[in-house]
Amino acid sequence: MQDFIQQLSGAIDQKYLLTQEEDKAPYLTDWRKRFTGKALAVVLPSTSAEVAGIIKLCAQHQVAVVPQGGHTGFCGGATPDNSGTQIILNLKRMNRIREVDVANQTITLEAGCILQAVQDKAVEHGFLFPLSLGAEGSCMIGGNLATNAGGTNVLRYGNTRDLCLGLEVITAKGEIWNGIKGLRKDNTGYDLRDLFIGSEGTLGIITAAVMKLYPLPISQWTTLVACENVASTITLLNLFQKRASALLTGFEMMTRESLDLNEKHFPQMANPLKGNPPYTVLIELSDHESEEHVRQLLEAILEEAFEAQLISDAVIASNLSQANGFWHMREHITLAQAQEGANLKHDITIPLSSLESFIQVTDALMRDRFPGVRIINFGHLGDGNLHYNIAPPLGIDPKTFNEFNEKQIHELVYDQVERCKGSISAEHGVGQLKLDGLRAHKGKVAHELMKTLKRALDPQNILNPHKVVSI
Ligand code: FAD
Ligand code: 2HG
Ligand code: ZN
Repeated sequence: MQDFIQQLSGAIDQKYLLTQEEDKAPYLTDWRKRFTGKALAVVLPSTSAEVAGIIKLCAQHQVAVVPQGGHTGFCGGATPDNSGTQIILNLKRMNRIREVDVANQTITLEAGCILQAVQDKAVEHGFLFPLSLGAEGSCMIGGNLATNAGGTNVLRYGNTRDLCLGLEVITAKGEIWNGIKGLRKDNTGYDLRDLFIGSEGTLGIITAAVMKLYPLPISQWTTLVACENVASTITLLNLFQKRASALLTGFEMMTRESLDLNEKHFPQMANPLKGNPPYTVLIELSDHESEEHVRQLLEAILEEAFEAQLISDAVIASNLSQANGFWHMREHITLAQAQEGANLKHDITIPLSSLESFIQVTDALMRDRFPGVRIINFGHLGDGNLHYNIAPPLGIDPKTFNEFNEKQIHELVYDQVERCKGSISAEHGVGQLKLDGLRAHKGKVAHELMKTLKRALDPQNILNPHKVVSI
């Protein structure tokens, strides 16, 4: 190992090779404080050539490398194991915007760009970069690509995969694959780009990307509405899809229990809807025509929804600050859960036609088998994506509760996901958290194919080993 470190110091400026415990510490624990590991070293390269040089050395010495962006992922993908033999390759210094191509409506950028900086750069040029999520102030585009992140605009613009046209990737041999092309059509054989997106650093290191930009909407209107049951929320979604079509850019659901918890920790974020109804839905419409056009459309749809008794109350944001307040309330549920203590996350997708059955059956089983647990259910309803999180009964230490019940609770939820033909990971990925879940629920043939790909692209198993699949 000393030999390896010695050679590494020839591949990168000494200042950016961290080997002292106090220097490595900030890179060892994830945002949730759910995973902590040890690392032989942390390296902070600033060019693709440097990353390639580091990976070549790792291949030569068979040293495992854990790629890392903002370390905001929920599945422990960017946290090393406890052996102290892996290195962390953090891409934060690779944060240059290489080009904004106005005619092609694309932005070419490096993996360490913070998501919010990319959104701001797009606005500077009169464009929208639609990827939007609660961690946007600290997550990085490389991490977004590696996890195929979703967020709140997927309904209209798709997930990170749908926003990406080209990639630059360092392979397990330390070669640079230059796939930096801004093409909307390219059928030259296997789609290598799509192989790396969502692979969570297990097949290659993403160093740069070409991403799509969209025209900025002229006007956005945001509303909160009250629904009595799941069935109404889905019929309401279908109504909005039919009447507003591509103007519908957000459709988020929050249960009463989620917003009660929010209010407990952030009293200023209480639900403005009277009595905090069983289901609160946040709806956003975005328009390229005029403010008047979208407002009238929103009011007309809400009227229809009232008449059909799909909703019992509605508040339309009267200005940008109130609209932002609605979104903050939605995004603070994760923070309220973090303040409350450890919880068990289930980031799942269910076909909308089975969502009601999923919630009814899973809620009943959960309350029956784990009396007193708090079901914090919210999410991107427009995508069929629930964050079906479980907090321990009040007064019970979360660590102790999770130690004894985690496995059974995950299994209960994942069995229902399978019954409903859903997925056990909608947008957060697999990492180390869902390694067993994936093995059990991906399907034997699919899981074997994934292992075959991993062996082919990383035969020495040095790229983020034991994340996503174990070979
Ligand atoms: P990291 O956590 O550093 O890494 C994630 C994975 O990608 C790891 O496996 C890592 O090894 C790999 N990786 C990182 N960079 C590279 C690279 N350059 N090349 C190859 N592999 C790499 N996620 C959503 O999808 N939707 C949400 O709405 C959402 N909301 C969130 C809200 C909060 C408050 C928080 C804390 C997180 C949220 N997340 C959400 C999860 C997280 O922000 C995303 O998964 C994000 O995409 C991770 O980016 P990151 O830069 O932090 O990646
Ligand atoms: C969100 O949609 C994030 O807010 C976080 O994906 C979900 O806290 C969670 O489980
Ligand atoms: Zn989410």
